[in-house]
Amino acid sequence: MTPKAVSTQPIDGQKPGTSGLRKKTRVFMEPNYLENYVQSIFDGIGGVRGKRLVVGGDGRYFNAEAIQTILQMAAANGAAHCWVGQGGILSTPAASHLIRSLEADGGLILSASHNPGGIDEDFGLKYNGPNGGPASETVTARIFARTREIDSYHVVEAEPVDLSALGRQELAGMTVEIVDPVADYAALMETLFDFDALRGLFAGGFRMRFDAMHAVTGPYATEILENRLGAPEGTVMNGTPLPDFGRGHPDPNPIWARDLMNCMYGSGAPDFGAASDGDGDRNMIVGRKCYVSPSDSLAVLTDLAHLAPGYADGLAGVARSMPTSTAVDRVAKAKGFACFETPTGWKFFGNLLDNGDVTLCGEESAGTGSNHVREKDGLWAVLLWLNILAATGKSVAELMRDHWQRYGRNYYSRHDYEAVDSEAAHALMDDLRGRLAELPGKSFGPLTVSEADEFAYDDPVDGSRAEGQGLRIHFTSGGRVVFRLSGTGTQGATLRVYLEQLETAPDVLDQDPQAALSDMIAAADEIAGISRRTGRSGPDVVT
Ligand code: G16
Repeated sequence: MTPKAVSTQPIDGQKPGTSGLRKKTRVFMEPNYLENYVQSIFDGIGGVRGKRLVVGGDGRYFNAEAIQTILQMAAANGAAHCWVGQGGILSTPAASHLIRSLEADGGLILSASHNPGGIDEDFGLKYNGPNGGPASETVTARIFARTREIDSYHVVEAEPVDLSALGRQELAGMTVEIVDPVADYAALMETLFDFDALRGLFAGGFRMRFDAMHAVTGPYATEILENRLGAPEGTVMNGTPLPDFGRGHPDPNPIWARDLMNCMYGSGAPDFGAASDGDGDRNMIVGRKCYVSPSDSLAVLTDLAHLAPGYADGLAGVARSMPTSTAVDRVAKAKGFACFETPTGWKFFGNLLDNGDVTLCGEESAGTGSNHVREKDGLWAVLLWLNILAATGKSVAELMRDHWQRYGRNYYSRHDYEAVDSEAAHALMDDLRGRLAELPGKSFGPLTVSEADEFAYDDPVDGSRAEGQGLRIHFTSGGRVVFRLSGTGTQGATLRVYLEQLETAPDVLDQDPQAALSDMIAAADEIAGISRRTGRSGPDVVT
């Protein structure tokens, strides 16, 4: 079991996206592909000699094999200790919590998040730093730079570690410790929420469905909702993690969580529905006949988080990604705390959380979280909603109606054009970028452009600047449309069009968002020439 250096060559395209490196599984399985990237992570963070790392993933196809490779490489690179979730399983928020609570030097999380899994689907790997959060832009750039110059990697040849046996094992001088993936995370949740009140809620007949989408959250949700809170067996649906997520698309939105939506909009619907994604960091909230958009969810949670014990002292501030609706901004303003606008990607919240500037963060892409970890956290959001429902005694629909009456409603929708020809998508963005200056004053149907720019972010904590973070067109109506290319896809390009219009008049708060936004949808197509350039007559996914 002596470490050996294996010669290799740089492999093109190992540039991490919004959240780590995501590729087709077969690409990750190509000779040296995973090894090159893992060695580049190790080199990019200044080596792992003597370091202690957390390793785990969402259980998708190739998860366990990749973990064995990572462990053999960590040992060969001199790491001292690796904590691995039993069976190779760790949800992204649970991994973030372990890194923090064990004071590890960082962690490797194997996931392509909400993307489908399987040999013909997607795989991914990301590195999280000692704060438990996704690597910063600077670290990511160093990792990418290494992938372009790598000439060897280090590995030990050894028998695979038994990932099923809790406790310590030895691998070429490195300790591998297999840990319960759920226990510490569940204990953390108990410190934040009023578990007695939640037990009372379920004991009183409150009915809920949690769709784990055959992904990593199943064991976490079963332990917390059914075992600890006493929700009836069967509350958690699709609770067994499968390598191909049951051939589903583990993305918690009304399109992919259709069974749950049908249940919540059908007769005899339960009181509350929720879902989480492949790696457990996203969430969807739906009441009886009442879908809550992620942006609205962030606003409501910000408004009412103080009802949960962990947030009883109020919030320091809140942050949202730029394309997320501004609903939360008005809550922050009313409550008198700061609201930060960051680029898309949880990594941009890390400094604000570490600095104590914000307590809650959220994104339109179904991510909400707080300073309890440094990732978004699906089950956490569900428990905070449950805590609010228990404390107020109101239904989801009532809470939404109250919220809109008080703050107005930001009609919001995201239109995704998936797997678009990459050149066409980039040409659309380049062309629009070139025309931004001439747009103000121009009218598109009843809408007139007031301002148009490209979002850039200056991190107030470390002074770093992130440019090219989305094209924004504001209208004199107060609405806006944002154009951005996704950084998480694995095929062609995905164009995201984010549409938003605030309404405050009490009689217009109950419309269908697509109808409320119809003028803006038409304007977006006219401004960017979406259908002309992509050849698509409409979006693939509307959320
Ligand atoms: C990742 C990031 C999120 C981001 C999302 C969408 O989520 O962690 O911060 O909002 O991607 O990114 P894009 O619009 O570039 O596809 P996840 O859940 O996929 O890890």
